[in-house]
Amino acid sequence: MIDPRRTRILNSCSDKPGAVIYWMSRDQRLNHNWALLFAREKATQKGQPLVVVFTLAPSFLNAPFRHYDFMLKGLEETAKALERINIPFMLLEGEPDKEISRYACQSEAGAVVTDFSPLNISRNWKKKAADILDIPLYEVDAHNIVPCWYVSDKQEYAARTLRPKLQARLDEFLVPYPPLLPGPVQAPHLHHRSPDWKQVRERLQKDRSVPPVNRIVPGETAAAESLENFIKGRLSGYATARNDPNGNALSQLSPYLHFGQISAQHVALRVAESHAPQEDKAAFLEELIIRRELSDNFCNYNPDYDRFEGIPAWAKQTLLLHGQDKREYLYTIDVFEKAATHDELWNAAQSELVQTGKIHGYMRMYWAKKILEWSSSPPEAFEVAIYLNDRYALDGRDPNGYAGVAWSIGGLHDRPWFERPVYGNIRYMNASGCRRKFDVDRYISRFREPVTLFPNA
Ligand code: FAD
Ligand code: FO1
Repeated sequence: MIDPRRTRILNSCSDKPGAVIYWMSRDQRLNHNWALLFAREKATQKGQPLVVVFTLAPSFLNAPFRHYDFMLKGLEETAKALERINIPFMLLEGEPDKEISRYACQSEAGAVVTDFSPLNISRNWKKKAADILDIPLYEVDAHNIVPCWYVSDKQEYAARTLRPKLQARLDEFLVPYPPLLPGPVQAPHLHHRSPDWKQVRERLQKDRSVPPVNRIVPGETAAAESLENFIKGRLSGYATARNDPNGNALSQLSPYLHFGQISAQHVALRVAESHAPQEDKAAFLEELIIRRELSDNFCNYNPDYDRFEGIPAWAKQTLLLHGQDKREYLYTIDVFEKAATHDELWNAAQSELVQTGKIHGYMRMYWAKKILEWSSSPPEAFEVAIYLNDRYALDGRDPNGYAGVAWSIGGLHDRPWFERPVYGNIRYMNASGCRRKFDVDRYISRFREPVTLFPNA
């Protein structure tokens, strides 16, 4: 039985006979997926077939080809794994709310189950679908260990206010998953046709000037391998090594977590049962559970999560008070994008982002804070940081990113520090601080080659 606190219904329709559809979006995986398990359970109860549907939107927050390539390869692997256990997978192309409603009607479905995302675009799709459907639209939080709407009913002030609420619930929710049983009854009338993945990829009119990154293999199998490699080789020592951008101490799991190709709950269970030192496990779980679920809390309760307006009042006030302070350097978005500032360290971080689709967690803070320092206004800095992060970071367009930018530029989940020009009371970072922490010259040399903004590939 799936914990009923993980599910909620988004309209007031009651179940009807007919197939159960799992409208997969955020949690793009077969394994360890509460939304899929709930849909399977409902299909069994109703003695009806189960079908998984993914609606490929014409665009998603301007994601370029890099992200669709990663996502589609992962989806293809999951689709084939589902079909191997008699659960058909359909890919519908077009406006998600329209396509899912049309398919539900065509296949005479009796219920639709979807997974949870706090992002406005996903909520808008579901709101429209909930209004059109005359069958229930259930939502299951398959992404957070403790369901986002359950752990807190408001925007939390900081990690320290959410942490006790999460920790109080972990023993109830951080539990092993039941097995996913093969598909129930078959139903030929589901108009099922497996996607022609090659055609889907060719049809994709995406901005190909941001090509795929080849440092990471997409899909559930590679994600699981990546987790085991991290646990075996890098979890020990994580607590101290994680702030060295030249090291390889991080799990590298964020793109898999963003696309839902691996379950954070499964990662947490595997890490908790490992034999790594307690302090390393605690440091990692603090990031994976507390910081990550704090980001979902922020986006869920603050619709302005991706805008300057969404930052705390004290931060807005101090930044605007210093809005006219002289900027020692002033850069526009294309100078930032080309990593052509005066600062080699910042340029190296931007080069790492463009070339590898990721900036090391420690450098990400410096990268964003310098955009604040060298932009003509804090709102503009916010837009530049979000644009560059979402365009190049493989784990971008994620609540963690919006919270990360709001933390760096807007003091979200942080506190006021001593006042200084431009930053006001926002926490300051500088290159000499980085030099004290790690080998800055080595980091710069690793990403020195100028950023070639890929000629239209
Ligand atoms: P690990 O250290 O191995 O952490 C494992 C997981 O814990 C991460 O995958 C992530 O899910 C979670 N986590 C770790 N650090 C944080 C954090 N600070 N906040 C929330 N969750 C965290 N993360 C993204 O997933 N997507 C983004 O677009 C993104 N943009 C960021 C922008 C800025 C300006 C900042 C300061 C941080 C951003 N982060 C983002 C958070 C963090 O930097 C990344 O999650 C982390 O570096 C991903 O690498 P990893 O999985 O190897 O990290
Ligand atoms: N979710 C969908 O349901 N359909 C899409 O076409 C889609 C495209 C997409 C592209 C880039 C990206 O980073 C995410 C994308 N997602 C899509 C959504 C994603 O899997 C999550 O649902 C959101 O990021 C919410 O967290």
